Amino acid sequence: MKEYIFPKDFMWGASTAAHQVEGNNINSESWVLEHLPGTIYAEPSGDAIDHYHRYPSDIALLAELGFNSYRFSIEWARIEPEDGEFSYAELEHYRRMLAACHEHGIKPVVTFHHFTTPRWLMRQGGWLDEKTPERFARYVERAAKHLGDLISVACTVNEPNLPVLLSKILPFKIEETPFWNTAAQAFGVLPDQLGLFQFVARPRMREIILAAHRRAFDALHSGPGSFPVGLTLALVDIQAAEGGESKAAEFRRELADDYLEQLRGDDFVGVQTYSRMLVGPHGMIRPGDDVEKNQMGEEYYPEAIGGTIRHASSVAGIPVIVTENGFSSTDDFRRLEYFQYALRSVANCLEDGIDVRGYLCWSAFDNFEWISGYRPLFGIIAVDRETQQRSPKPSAYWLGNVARANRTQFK
Ligand code: GCO
Repeated sequence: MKEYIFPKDFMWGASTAAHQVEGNNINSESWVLEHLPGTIYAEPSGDAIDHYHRYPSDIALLAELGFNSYRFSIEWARIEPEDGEFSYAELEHYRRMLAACHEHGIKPVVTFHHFTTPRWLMRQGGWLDEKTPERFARYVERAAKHLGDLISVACTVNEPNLPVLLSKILPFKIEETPFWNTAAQAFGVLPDQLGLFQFVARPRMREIILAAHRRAFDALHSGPGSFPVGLTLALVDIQAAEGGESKAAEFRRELADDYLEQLRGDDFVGVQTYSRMLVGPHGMIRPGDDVEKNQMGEEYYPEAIGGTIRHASSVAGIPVIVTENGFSSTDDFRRLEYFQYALRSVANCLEDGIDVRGYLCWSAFDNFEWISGYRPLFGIIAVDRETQQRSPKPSAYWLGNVARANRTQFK
């Protein structure tokens, strides 16, 4: 047995995203997509886990479990429900949420955009429209003015590289499905102008989102408050199988380096990892039937986080915060084991001198997993969606105890 003590002030927590937990996010584009005829969403988000109303006890529970940080997102579609129309009441809502964190000794890690976009913006082309960085900066500036003094860490946008990752994984192109045309019609735009953040893998969108990030970065640094600012990336540990070296290098460039190289000079990068990707000469090699997988079909491979931390840190040259890491499963003991091995990989990175500032798992609660609906269970806390009752799982107690002790033991 070896004991590892984490650095002083290491951030320990769990993450959520507004649309996945709040419920009734009716001014967002996702709400529209979930209700379209022929939708690709397994089910609508509905009340979600009603975190919008239950945040006081949810935050208290996270603190009680032992965590010192909580990552959540504020919802642009609530704060600016129509172009240029800001809701003071919703800003106050998020101010109360931030205050609740501080009352419980929790550092709020605030994401300004976690996939969902106001529906009014989609009618103007969403993340493919060149004016969107300006609109995003206006929203961020307004929100920061109201909330900045209570923010501990800010993430501008979440996973702008996800569509590129999906394009390698999915056996079909979302932009070529009938759903895509229905969605474009719903927002009154042509199919190639449907700028959906989660689904469009085009360099133009990457440039627009990174420009939005830059503008938001500057807005957040002009105060009020003084906190580190960065963005988060969906990173898989890309490993070359036999003969796959050049394809793996190509994937690393497209999925990671085209983004990481743009982040030099940021305060940190948020690393979000679930598994590895084996790449052969013709692309991704899917894990075989004999391989243990999570509910999303990805290999059980907790060491992936070490690989992505090392890669992100070497390319971007800035501190890393693990802003998401976890295992979707009905078997919580397997999740607990996943965290044990993942933390050993994080500790190895720290021992090698890599600047890792925190570990926030995905997710605090079982929640709405986008097109997959409520079936995949990522939470360390279970939620009964009839009664909305919360029940921490063994993994929540285990991770909370590690957090409280700021140390853990490995074999
Ligand atoms: C993402 C998101 C989360 C997901 C999680 C599990 O990173 O894709 O941040 O919204 O729920 O990754 O798939």
